[in-house]
Amino acid sequence: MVEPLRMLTREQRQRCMEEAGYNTFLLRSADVYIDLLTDSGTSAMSDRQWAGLMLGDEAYAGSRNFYNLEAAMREVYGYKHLIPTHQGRAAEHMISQLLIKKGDSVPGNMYFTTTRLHQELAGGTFVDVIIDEAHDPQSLHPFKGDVDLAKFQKLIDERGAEKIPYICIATAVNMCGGQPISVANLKEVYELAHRHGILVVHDMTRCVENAYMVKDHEPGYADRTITEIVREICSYTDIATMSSKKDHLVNIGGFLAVNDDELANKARNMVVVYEGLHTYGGMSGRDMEALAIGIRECVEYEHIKARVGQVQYLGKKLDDEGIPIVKPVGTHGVFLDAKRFLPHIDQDLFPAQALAAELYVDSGVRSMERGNVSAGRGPDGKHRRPALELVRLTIPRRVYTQAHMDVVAESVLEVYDNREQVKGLEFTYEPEYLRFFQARFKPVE
Ligand code: P70
Repeated sequence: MVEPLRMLTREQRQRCMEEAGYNTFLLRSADVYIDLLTDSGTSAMSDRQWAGLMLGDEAYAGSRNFYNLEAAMREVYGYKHLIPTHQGRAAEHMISQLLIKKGDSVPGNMYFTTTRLHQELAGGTFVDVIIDEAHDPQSLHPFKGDVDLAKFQKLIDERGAEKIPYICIATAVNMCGGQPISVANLKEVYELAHRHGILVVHDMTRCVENAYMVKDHEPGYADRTITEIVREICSYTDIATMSSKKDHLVNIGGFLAVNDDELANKARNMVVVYEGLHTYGGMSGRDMEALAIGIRECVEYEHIKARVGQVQYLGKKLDDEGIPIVKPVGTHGVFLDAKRFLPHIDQDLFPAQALAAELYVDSGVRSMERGNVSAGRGPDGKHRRPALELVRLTIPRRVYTQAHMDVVAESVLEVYDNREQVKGLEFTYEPEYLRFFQARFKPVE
């Protein structure tokens, strides 16, 4: 697909940003020049996927596209049952409601916004058990997604395993920079969890990207195929939630996958309440066909190598220029370290939010805050002030060229040169849930 782009003047962009309340989620896409808000639903579909859209079987029940999707999921990931949903958070909602009881603790390798919210709405409390290195943007640990087994063991000792329904393991951990978990660590997590009767829920939104990093960096995996690594990762988990809008190269879709027959039946019963029949779960037949094809395409080595390679290209360019970024560079985007970028702005004046706004005003590049605004307020009512105060430059798959990455890097450099002029922000509107999506701000004088 080719779309015309509009270049606004700096003054026009300044006005757009004011109207958007200094929140890049509230900009109109027509006013954006290069859109690095997210890699979610923004990838370009292939010729084969577009052809698949023409093969939609829109029967209410038992669409053949569902069976194609089920077969593709089983072939690549190996889970037994597939319950389709309209996107990832619907799967998170169902598994949280099915497994979490009030007062439970739910450990995980760093929070994700929607995941944690669904755990909390189900009565649980998220507990971070990721290694400390994940919270340090400058640590060069190659597997910053790893779980600190001592933290997990401590939680089991303190709370008792009966208060821990599952541990949630994300592959290519989003909030710390798209950082992979090693297969060796995951295996240990699985063994520890199962010794205590605790399930492992896999947020496999970017599992294929994680598998690529394993192939590249984990000893013993260089000669394994991406699908073999993905299958091994999934074999150390019991349940998976999937936002297909990322790895799977489609604009909408997702699913819950489980191995247990009884849990599958419960989830199938629940999906008809919230999503649709268990053979479409919020997707049309044609969506499911494009998704089935995307599942097979995304594990092709040349594709994933080019995808992660493009992210690494932008990361290296910024790093070479001395821009403070999260290192090592992860798989789905380059994350600017706003604490070091704008050290003059206190974290409660949201430096990452201000930086994302400034970058847009400078060049029309749209990015996303992943810091104090995203983290929300803790039980004490105060902003959580996470260690990581980041701006995510997220790269959609198969959309942009290296030349676009060069323009992005130039703009980041320009903003870096003028960084002293950037001011902090304060809320003018703060929504109750997932506040970062709809919040509005004004600059602090
Ligand atoms: C992003 C998107 C979605 C996502 C994810 C992981 C690791 C679950 C989901 C939910 C969209 C997004 C969502 C919340 C805040 C900002 C942006 N991530 N797990 O841009 O899936 O969106 O399909 O319901 O990354 O990172 P879905």
